[in-house]
Amino acid sequence: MTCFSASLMCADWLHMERDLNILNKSCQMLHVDIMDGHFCKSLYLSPAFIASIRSATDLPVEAHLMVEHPEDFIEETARAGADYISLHAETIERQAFRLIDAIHSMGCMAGVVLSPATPFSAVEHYLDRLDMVTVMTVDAGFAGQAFVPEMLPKIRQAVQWKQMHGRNYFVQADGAVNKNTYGALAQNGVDSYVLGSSGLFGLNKDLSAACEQMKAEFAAATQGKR
Ligand code: S6P
Ligand code: MG
Repeated sequence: MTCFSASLMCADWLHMERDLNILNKSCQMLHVDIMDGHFCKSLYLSPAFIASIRSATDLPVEAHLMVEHPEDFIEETARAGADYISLHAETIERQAFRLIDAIHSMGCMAGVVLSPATPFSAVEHYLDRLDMVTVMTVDAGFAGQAFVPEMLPKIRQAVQWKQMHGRNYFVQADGAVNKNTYGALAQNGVDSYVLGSSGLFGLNKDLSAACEQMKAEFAAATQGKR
């Protein structure tokens, strides 16, 4: 099943409730980028933001933690109402199993995110325990960056590993996911598409129209490729 996940750091925060009513009908998930200014040089959303949107959506909410010490934020993020908590592989090396278990014990699904320069092999030992694997197709930190095509073989590896081991995790792409990249992403087996400025919010000031355009562009680009 294809999942469209709207990246709310690119949304119009002044009209969040209005826009959530629209996203609720066109997307299958919401993506919340939480940055601490250390892991990458930006400050963005927070667990408090998740708590504030929770009453306006029944969609699953994913927290993408781009923070240097994710262990400090798992409990707060789970309590705020996240359904998925995704941790960067680069931040959990010495405590991956403990933190994945902590996420599950809070009743959430666990994901791992690989920055472009991180090889797939870095996460192989704990893939078995994950519900989602996200391959970053831009460096973490900002919207509006150029797609890194070298990530396509990594996506393929994530898909092949789950097929070989009979696993079920979602494979997600995050970064410059749009009409120019849908085709290659679909061909390589992506399940979940994080839609930010280039694939959704930048298409049209009218978000309903942007959603319709996004779906049409996705259908045209992926015809026969999934
Ligand atoms: C980047 C973040 C992403 C962005 C998305 C923006 O650090 O994790 O989720 O929100 O990449 O979309 P676009 O189309 O501008 O790349
Ligand atoms: Mg993200």
